[in-house]
Amino acid sequence: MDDKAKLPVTIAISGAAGQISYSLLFRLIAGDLLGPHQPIVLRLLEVPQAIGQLEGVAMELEDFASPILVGLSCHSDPLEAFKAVDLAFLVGARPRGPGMERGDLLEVNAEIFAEQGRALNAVAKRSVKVLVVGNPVNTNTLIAIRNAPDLDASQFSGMTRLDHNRAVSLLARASQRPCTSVEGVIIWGNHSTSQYPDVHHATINGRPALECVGKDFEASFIETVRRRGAEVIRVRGKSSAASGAHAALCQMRDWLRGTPKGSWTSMAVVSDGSYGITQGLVFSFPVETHDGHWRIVEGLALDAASAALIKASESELLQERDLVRHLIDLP
Ligand code: NAX
Repeated sequence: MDDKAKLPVTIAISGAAGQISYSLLFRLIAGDLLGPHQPIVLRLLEVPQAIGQLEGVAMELEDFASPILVGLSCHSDPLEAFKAVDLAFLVGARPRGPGMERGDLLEVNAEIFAEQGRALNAVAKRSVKVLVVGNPVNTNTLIAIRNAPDLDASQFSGMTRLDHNRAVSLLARASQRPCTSVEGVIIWGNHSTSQYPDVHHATINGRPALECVGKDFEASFIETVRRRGAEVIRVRGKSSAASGAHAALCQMRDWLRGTPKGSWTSMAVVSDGSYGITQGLVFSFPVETHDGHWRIVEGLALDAASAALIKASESELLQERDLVRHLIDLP
């Protein structure tokens, strides 16, 4: 097909005036997701208080003179922002404020993602793909799914790709090999410190990763990946932004284009009961993608220690689910 004849892809981004979006948006208009010849329309969503700042971001997007950006609008109403969108990045979320308990954080974000789930259900394209980035990401994804009953749960995923990328990079650095030589890493569970970064199926240049980096590496590997986000905040003074935006692009790109044959990535998706994880919970699994669909990789052997770590993350997610039950138990 002639490039000029391509129909634009409409992409909504919530939290568009925030720091992750400040990287993500400019990567999108550079063609880093869909290529340099695919026209895109951006719909930017923010809370009313941030609309002024968002308009400044929109001015900068215009000033790129991107050849692929063919439409741009700013919104504070999700029903407008999500109208007929093909793709949605739900980045916007409320951060933990002073004196806020974990339950309060879950509650306030649950309401945001319930409203956005309902809006996607009402107005997005029936084929929309929704990537949830905002924390607490697994439970926010679950809430969005449960509030979008006319869309399929497989149209949603939560981002654990940043954890996955961190794990890949750590193994590459430990073995002094390029990141491209690392395969088979898995992030299981919640995007929190209960996640289980699993090195047991990983290979480096085709060799078992633990043979390359030594068995003693495992404990520090798990803790480093789990605590990397907090460590970035400690050192940089702000949370991960460009690496988060890059991970969002990686996850959406793999979802759309497929993972290479024989390899997988990690995505938080709705559980079908695989590996004994409660059905319906949004859990990070190893997934293969093909033709715009994901599939949980089945049949990987788990030793007792791995199974216990996976169960511990599941229990945390079950507790999170209980705290927001009133927003997901639809009639
Ligand atoms: P910022 O605080 O810089 O930006 C968030 C933006 O969201 C703000 O501009 C805010 O006004 C907006 N917002 C809040 N409520 C909204 C609503 N109801 N509708 C639309 N917009 C709304 O945060 P940033 O650093 O960009 O991070 C965004 C989210 O990503 C946070 O929840 C953060 O914790 C989460 N992260 C998730 C990661 C993951 O791996 N899943 C990693 C990176 C990041 O920490």
